[in-house]
Amino acid sequence: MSDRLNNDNLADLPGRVQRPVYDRRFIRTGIVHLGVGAFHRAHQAVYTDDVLAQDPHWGIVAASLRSPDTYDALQPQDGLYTLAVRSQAGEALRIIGSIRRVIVAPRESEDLLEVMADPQTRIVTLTVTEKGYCHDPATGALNEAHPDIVHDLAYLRTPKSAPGFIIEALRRRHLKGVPPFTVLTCDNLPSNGRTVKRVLTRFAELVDPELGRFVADELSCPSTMVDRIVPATTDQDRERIGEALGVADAWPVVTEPFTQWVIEDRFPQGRPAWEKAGAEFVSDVEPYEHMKLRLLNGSHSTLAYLGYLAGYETVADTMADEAFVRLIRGLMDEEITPTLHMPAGADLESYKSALIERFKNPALKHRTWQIAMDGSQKLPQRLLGTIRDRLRNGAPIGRLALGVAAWMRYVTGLDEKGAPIDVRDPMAARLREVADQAGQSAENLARGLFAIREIFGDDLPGDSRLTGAATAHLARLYEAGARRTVAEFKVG
Ligand code: CS2
Repeated sequence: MSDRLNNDNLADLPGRVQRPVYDRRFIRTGIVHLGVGAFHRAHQAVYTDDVLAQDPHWGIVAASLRSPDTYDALQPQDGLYTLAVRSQAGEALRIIGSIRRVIVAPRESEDLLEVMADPQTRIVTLTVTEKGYCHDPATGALNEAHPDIVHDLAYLRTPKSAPGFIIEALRRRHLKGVPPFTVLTCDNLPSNGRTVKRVLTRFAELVDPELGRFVADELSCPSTMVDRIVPATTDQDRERIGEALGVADAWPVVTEPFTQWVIEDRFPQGRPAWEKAGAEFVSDVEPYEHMKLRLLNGSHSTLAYLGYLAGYETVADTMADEAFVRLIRGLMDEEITPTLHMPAGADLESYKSALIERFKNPALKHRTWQIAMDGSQKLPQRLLGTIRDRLRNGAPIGRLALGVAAWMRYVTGLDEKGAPIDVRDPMAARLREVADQAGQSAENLARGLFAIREIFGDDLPGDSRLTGAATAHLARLYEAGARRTVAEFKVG
């Protein structure tokens, strides 16, 4: 099998493979996406693919801000790729056609800026992960000392960061009298629209006060809640999918049947009718976002650190251990749910039961190591916000503190057998330094890590209800290991 999936062989694919029902030649660009990873391709690009048949104005130009990997895979395929939806019932294959072009930003920054500044571009969507916003995770403010921000402020025309590209494109639009595009962040940040607006406004002010006012007054950044579990694609996936298609796909994406997108409806330049593809438009996303970040991502991170330490490779492997299921269900029911304020009619019981089943999906090989990445950027919105709410009400935080302790144990960089852990985190060097200084002392390690204000803020390090509980859990993790700690876990 040497042929690659492309426009010419689309019609010859086996009948069971779903493919675009529109003619790709008539699609126009309306959206620029920054951060063309697997998540974008299994989520927003699919909703957009669904609406293109009725409205051809919303084709996507997608950019990688770092590596050329996705370009190398998709460009020879005319931007086409396979979406493989996997469950215990089997695998459904569908070819997605909404990405018209892939740009590698570091080598084609001018091309990317031109497309972004084009009046036809009406929405810029983003999935650049938590760290891509170059902000301080504890406060949500732009980190003005971030090397990429320092660079971008000095070289406006050749930016590196997502904020740098957006502001330079908006500066060009402003100069030409073109209204701003809508910025739609699809990352798991708290109040993600408000956070991105704060970061962008500050960046623009630093460039020029007039640009700062333009961004503050005219830029719309609706908040979104995005949800779909998309593990990294493996070579096995490539092989299996290539065989089923009869042509090679260099980078298919593999996901679960579940998908959800809740969006605030503030698009001054118009938008696709994504509701026809199942997106929900609401006036306030925050309750949904809290629900998802706290119940799904908070549990996910807890499972990732504890599961990795316990020697489990995937989330499904971890969830095959009943003690972990008990812990996570208790975490959700007793410690997270009381902090949520859902609109009438929201059914949290079904949501949580579905989550447990999604985590158990054995057809998805979602590695605990993958979710464990970038904990310094994830902890605040996944666990620490919930902990703050609980402490304010004097409520117990036993399981939440165990999640924090497991992160602390994980970032020491040595597993329970003394083997190295590949800790990926923008703060990895600093975390490692704290761990090296602490030796094997749970108390020193906890004290050193809690002192990192960018993660824990000014309040949590001084609250002995959290520091005491996390230190005790950490000592237990050192002594008994993660598997026993979870098996013998009792609410204290
Ligand atoms: C995961 C998320 O990698 C992670 O940190 O928790 O990517 C998670 O799979 C998605 O948010 C699900 O919507």
